[in-house]
Parts: sequence; C-alpha cells; structure tokens
Amino acid sequence: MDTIFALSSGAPPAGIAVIRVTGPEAGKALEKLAGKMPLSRKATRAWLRDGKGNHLDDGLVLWFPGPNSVTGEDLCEFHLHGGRAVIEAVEAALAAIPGLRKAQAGEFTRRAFANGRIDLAEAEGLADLLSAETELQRQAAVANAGGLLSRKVEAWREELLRLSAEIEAVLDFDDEDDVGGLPETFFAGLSALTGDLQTTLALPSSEPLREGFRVVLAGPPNAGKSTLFNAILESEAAITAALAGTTRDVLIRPVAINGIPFSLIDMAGLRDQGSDEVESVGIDRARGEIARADLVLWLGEEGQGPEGSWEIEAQCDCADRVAKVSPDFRLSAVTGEGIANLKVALAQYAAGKMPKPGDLALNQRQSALVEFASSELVRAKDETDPLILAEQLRQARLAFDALVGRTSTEDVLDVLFGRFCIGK
Ligand SMILES: Nc1nc2c(ncn2[C@@H]2O[C@H](COP(=O)(O)OP(=O)(O)OP(=O)(O)O)[C@@H](O)[C@H]2O)c(=O)[nH]1
Ligand SMILES: [Mg+2]
Repeated sequence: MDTIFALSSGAPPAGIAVIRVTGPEAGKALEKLAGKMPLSRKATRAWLRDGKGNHLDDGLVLWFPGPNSVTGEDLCEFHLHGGRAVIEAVEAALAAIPGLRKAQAGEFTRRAFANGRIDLAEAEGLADLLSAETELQRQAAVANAGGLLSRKVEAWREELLRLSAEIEAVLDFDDEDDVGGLPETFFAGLSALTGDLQTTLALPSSEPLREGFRVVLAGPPNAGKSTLFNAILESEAAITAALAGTTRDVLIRPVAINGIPFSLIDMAGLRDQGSDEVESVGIDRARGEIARADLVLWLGEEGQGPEGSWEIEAQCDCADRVAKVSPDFRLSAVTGEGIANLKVALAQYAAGKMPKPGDLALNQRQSALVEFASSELVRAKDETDPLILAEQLRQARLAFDALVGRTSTEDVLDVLFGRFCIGK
C-alpha cells in the first residue's frame, strides 16, 4: 500500500495550507520533516526541513495513528503558510521519501471507505457536501454524509435477514415444499417492507437538488427570453438584441433563488425555419432542452407552449405587446415589474419538487438498486416455492449491499470517487 499525500486545503495563496499524508509511511514522513514525533492528536509547532537539512517552513504538525484516523491508516497533517512555493517545497520533500506519492482525486475518501470508516452512501453524501452551493444542498448532504440513508438501508437489510430466516426454518422442518408453512407475519412483514421501499422510491430524487432545477425559457425569437434570463440572473450573461434569432447556443447558468438551486436555460427562439443553418441547429437543441426541462416558462403565443409550462406575458411595459388573456405571470424584464413575484413562485414550486431537509433522497444509482430490490419482493409475494422465494429475498439483499458498498465493483468505485477533488 502506497503512502499518499495531497494539499487538502483550498487553492493557494491562502493564509494556511494543509497537506495530509496517509498510509504506512506517514509517521516516518512526519518524523523526517519535523525532526521528531509529536504527541498524537496534539497540534505541535515544528520547524520543517527537507532531507538535506534545508529549512522549509515553520508550521504546525498533527499525528493521528491508525486505525483511529479519518482514513483508518496512519495519518499526519502539516499546517503551513499557504504560499505556492512553500507548498511546492514541502510536497517535493515528501515526494523524495521512498514509498510516498501524490494522491489522486478522492483517494483519501476511498481509503476511508476501504477501511470501513464510512460506507458508500456516506461517501456520496460527503461528495455532495463538498460541492454544495446552496443551503438546501448542504442540508441534504449533511444528512446523507451523517448516515441517514445508510441507517435506512441497514434497517431494510435486517428485516430481509429476519424474513429469510423464517423461510430457512420452513425449508429445514417442512416436508411439503410449499410456502403454506410460513406464518402470516411473514407475508405481513414482506408487504410492509415492499411498501416502505415504494414510498422511498416515490420521494423526489436527489439529482435536481445536485444539478439544479432545470428551468427553460422558451418562445419564438424576440419574445424577450434572453432579457428575462439576464433579469433573473441579475447579470448580462446573454446577448440581447432587437434582431430575431439573436440567441443560437444553449446558455445554462446556475442560480440560487431563496436557497434553492436552479439551472436557468436560455436558447434559440422557436420557429419553423431558422434564418440560416446555425440558427436551425440552435432550434433543434432548444427542443431537446424543453424535453429535459423540469419547468418551461413559455413566452410565446398563449396556449401554444409545452404541456405544464407557465404562461408568461413578457415585455408588459410595451404598449404594442401581444397581451395574453390569462397569463400566470405578467412581467417586464426592463422595468423589473413582476420579476420578484416570478422568483418567489419558482422557488416555492421547485422546493416542492425537491427533497425536503431531513428527507431521504436517492440518486439514480441508489434508486435503481432500490427499484430492483422492490421488484424482487413484489414477485416474492406470489411465489409458492420456498426455494425460489429465498433466492428472491437474497437478490434484494444483494441490492442493499451494493447500495452501501458492501459489494461494489472497481469501476463503480472509480466513478464515485472520481467526483471528489484531489486531497479529499
Ligand atoms: N421594453 C421592453 N423590451 C424588451 C423586454 N424584453 C426584451 N425586450 C427587447 O426585445 C428585444 C428582443 O429581446 P431578447 O431578449 O433578445 O429576445 P429573445 O427572445 O432572446 O430573442 P432570440 O434570442 O432572437 O430568440 C430586445 O431589443 C430587447 O431589448 C421588456 O421587458 N421590455
Ligand atoms: Mg435570445
């Protein structure tokens, strides 16, 4: 096992930089640079030197002997002055020690997982926490990193083990190869568990929370989409002009409204024929965005928007606008009238479609596994052969194991831990 090191604090220059080292040679590395071993878990001041005795920095060192460290291995930290050259010099001194190398993205967390310090659902929560940009994302990620999902899966798994034990008893003691020997409570338990899985599957998923609720501005050219886009973002992100067909590319901007994460999308105006090839490609892409949207704001002719879209009467400060009979919102991106109302409504609507703080929320990987387990249990309900029934329960349990990472293939782990930055 290599000993790895990485800068775990933010981009330099900064007030302080933290370099972490984990693995069997971590103690040796610490002693080499600091000249002595500090007491464990006590911040200690040290003059750091490289192998040739050159002075590197005056900093603090920390020593966490395994297995009671965050990775489960021997681990040390160097708290340095956060200048680029200081960091480079200390990294070079570490790299010169045999058995040490720079860490890859997510490698610290991967070791914590490999050593049983956290499970996969917690690691996923941790990745979300590090990338959380809005309050709602932070709250959900804190819950998952703290084991909310893991505890739920553990409870499901225990219930399955209990049910499996009842089948084993029938298989051991019953001559008839029939589920008739199973007590009523078995089927009640099976159906309660299936119900719980299905309730969880019906909850809002975590993707819109992570990637932002996708709101698309759609309508014909010149409807005022880009101007509204800029007004919501409060920045001149998109080019606007009186020319029909100004926007061609799809523009996606993240924005938080009342702590709710959104992806706001501006794009080409919809018309049958683009003025040239470039606009036609833009219109094709725009249709694709409408299909993927969580919500469409429709700035076109009343009643002609995609189903479920919000009817927007834009440019309401213009006397010659086409008025709508019953728009959901009447607004002007130029005077600002109606924009605040729209934002409040967007935040409320999206919040209703996203996981609530403290609620369980599954990502695609997790929900595919719960879906699989649930379908096995639904089939099990009508199964009469106890051997097949036992196998169905076992399959469901394997899905739960994969969910928390008791069984996972290397490529699944590569993808998951690749989401982390280096030093985490
Ligand atoms: N008075 C007024 N003018 C507006 C308003 N919104 C947009 N405009 C003007 O309408 C013209 C078209 O606006 P854009 O936002 O570029 O329209 P668009 O829908 O993005 O158009 P394409 O990108 O060509 O599809 C520009 O000249 C804007 O200044 C508004 O609320 N009030
Ligand atoms: Mg535009």
